[in-house]
Amino acid sequence: MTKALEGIRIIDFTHVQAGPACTQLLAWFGADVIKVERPGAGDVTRSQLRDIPGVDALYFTMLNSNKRSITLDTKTPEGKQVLEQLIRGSDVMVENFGPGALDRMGFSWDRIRELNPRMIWASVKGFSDGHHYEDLKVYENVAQCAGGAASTTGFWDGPPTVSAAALGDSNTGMHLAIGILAALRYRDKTGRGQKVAVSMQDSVLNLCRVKLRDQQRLDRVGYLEEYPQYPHGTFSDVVPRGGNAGGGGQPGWVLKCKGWETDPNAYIYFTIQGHAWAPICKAIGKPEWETDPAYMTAEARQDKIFDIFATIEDWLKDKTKFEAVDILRKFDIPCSPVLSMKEIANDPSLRKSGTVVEVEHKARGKYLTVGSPIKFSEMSVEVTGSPLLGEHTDEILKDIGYTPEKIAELHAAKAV
Ligand code: CAO
Repeated sequence: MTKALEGIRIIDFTHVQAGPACTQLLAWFGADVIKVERPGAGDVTRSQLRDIPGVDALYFTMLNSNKRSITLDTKTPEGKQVLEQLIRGSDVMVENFGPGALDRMGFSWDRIRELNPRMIWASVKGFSDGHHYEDLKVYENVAQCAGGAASTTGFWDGPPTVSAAALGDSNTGMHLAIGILAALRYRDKTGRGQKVAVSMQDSVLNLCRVKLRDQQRLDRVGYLEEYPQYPHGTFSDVVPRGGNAGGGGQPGWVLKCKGWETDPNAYIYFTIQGHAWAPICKAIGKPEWETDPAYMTAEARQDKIFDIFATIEDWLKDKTKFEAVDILRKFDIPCSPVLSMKEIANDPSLRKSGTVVEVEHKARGKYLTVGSPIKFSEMSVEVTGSPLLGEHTDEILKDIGYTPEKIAELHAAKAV
């Protein structure tokens, strides 16, 4: 089956998570992604948080499937020549090194486009070019703090909190992938490459836009009616942390189910969507609330929202989270069990859809990884295991025109 990005060669000069997540997505869609790694060590995630001694860590394997790996010391003259040759023959180069690292290596954007005017150079940094923090190195949680996620996540009586979701890393990689696809389309039309830059701060903020919305509402009216602080608590002049309240304006909360005392995930998320009020009243055995003026409207409910949640928890106390959702789904009530990673790993629907897949790795054997969350009607995504360090070095060198003698010289010079 034809893949959308077949014939596109990508130099994957990335490490850790933000860059690799982007190039992995493009590899899933058929691009030939060549991961360039330092000889000996490779991407730091190969050895981070290892669960099997001497074997690439899951951190690496889950972000680098469907790629080829070449080792290359790009600080040696021979290594630089190989990189130049790769640049001449590739469509996209992705990097997420610290600020200025590629310039120091001799591969500025000017140099890259001199080598290949059709090249799309895609770059992740913590902060955007020209930002007053542009010189900072950035990891996930730093970006969540800089992008507005941490100040608005957690409970009002606790500190700013970061999310377990990789809003700074993988999310930035997804933004970069979108930028690369747009630049490829632009190149199809004009023949010209370009630089695509995405910052982690900007990508986090792009997902926190409802909080920027709330800041402006707060500035104007002094309160936010869908937050738990309303109407009994107080508001300052900044968007507060709202616990588990729904960001979109629908009151919702994480509610205890049967077994919560011993199971940390025996909860459901329950949303009190305006149009679902009548079915909610029926489902939880409170039909009288449907026509009671004290409960009929969202405004009327807001000052007793936690009493309502307590009533629903009382209804939930003899039901597991799965039993509860099975009842509530019949009433069209938006809700979900709070799923643990163990439950997700074994979820038959996620396996069937290819969202969670088991793949083979040469040294590790089988491992679980995420598959494409994007499904196509005309294209299938087949996830393969990640490459060993330098597994394809000679093969790639041959692809770009190196003879066996030249390849042997590169090995002797320790450039690959
Ligand atoms: N051959 C020779 N040298 C290589 C090489 C290769 N194949 N690949 C990388 N290097 C060198 C780089 O040239 C650079 O050297 P100099 O600092 O001497 O110029 C160095 O390795 C990499 O530096 P770095 O700053 O990227 O690495 P770090 O571990 O100090 O910082 C990180 C890591 C992630 C904080 C930083 O890369 C960064 O801020 N990246 C941008 C933001 C980002 O993507 N962060 C998300 C990471 S996922 O949490």
